[in-house]
Amino acid sequence: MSAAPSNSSWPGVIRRYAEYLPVTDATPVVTLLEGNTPLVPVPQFVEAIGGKFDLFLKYEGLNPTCSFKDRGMTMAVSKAKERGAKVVVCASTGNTSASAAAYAARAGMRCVVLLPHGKIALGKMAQALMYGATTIAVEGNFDQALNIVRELGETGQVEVVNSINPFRIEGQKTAAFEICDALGDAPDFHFLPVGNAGNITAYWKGYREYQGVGKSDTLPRMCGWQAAGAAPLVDGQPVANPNTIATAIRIGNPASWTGAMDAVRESEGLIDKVTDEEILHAYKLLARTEGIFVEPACAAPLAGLIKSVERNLIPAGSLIAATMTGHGLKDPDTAIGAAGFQPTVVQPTRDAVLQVMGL
Ligand code: AN7
Repeated sequence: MSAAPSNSSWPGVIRRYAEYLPVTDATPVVTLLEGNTPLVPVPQFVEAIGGKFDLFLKYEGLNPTCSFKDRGMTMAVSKAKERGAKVVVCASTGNTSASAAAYAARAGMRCVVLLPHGKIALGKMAQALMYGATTIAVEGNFDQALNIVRELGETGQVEVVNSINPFRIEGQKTAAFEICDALGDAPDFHFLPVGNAGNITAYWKGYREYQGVGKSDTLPRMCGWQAAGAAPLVDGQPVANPNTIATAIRIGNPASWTGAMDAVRESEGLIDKVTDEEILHAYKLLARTEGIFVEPACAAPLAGLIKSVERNLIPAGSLIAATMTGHGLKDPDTAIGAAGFQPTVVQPTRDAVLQVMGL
């Protein structure tokens, strides 16, 4: 058998896509070799939902801190370092803080994260603490925490690394490049979860830029999905008290509101919402049909795909990409609660095990 393929030569998204990014030879690249994530075909999931199309999942949970945020954070922290910043700060529903904390550690910078108290998935909290970030639990929601961070940014003493930092969007657009590189062109549709709306903005920018330089011919229709209890873009107004089991996208007043609506309009896509019940169904179905475990927010576009099939919106033979933004292990509490069963406890004997097996 030949040697296992190695990706050890992958240099991270900045070095790989430097010509499309605002970096120079003087930029100190802070990288954990993020990017180059798999684009996994999921035909069994498609069959289970009665689809007649090809679906590929961009498995962003396999980034260094297990979410797509690392693409933007390598850029934001590298540029912060380039201009001599000493402290990075963000508000977060969990993944931005995990990523900021890791890249700040890598850069030798201080990191301060503001999290909505009690509404952070366990794995994300573990990451912020483990990477050594100053971790502040705000008795309020993400939107309130982000308002404080904006004010901190105005002092000029810290570098804000939320997606209001344009370098974040620049880094995140590289996922669209990777999808076009893998497929040979853009997909027909791109489905993704939408919270603060930075990622849908970044993908659309990436797809357009790649087409602009002739790396791809077509553009996808951008299809963004919010949770029903936190769907300001769908409802057309901010939500004061957003709520959803998908805590990653529990956001009531998205910073990239205009970017998201532009992406949807320009691409002739859509922005819509799914209930927590629909999210949990799609979350389990993906794990059980394909062996891919994502965090609940990722199931929003999958539930949206199920809705789109029911509504006959997807022409047969379409090529669809969907971003699975974060790993399932980020949120073990929701997984254990949603699984629908508990481990069976037995005496340490063969017979006891056979009995559970039904043999
Ligand atoms: C898994 O970490 O906003 O629409 O503070 O963690 O670009 O905000 C996370 C967002 C989707 C939504 N999926 O992306 C944060 C944060 C996962 C996420 C989103 C988030 P955007």
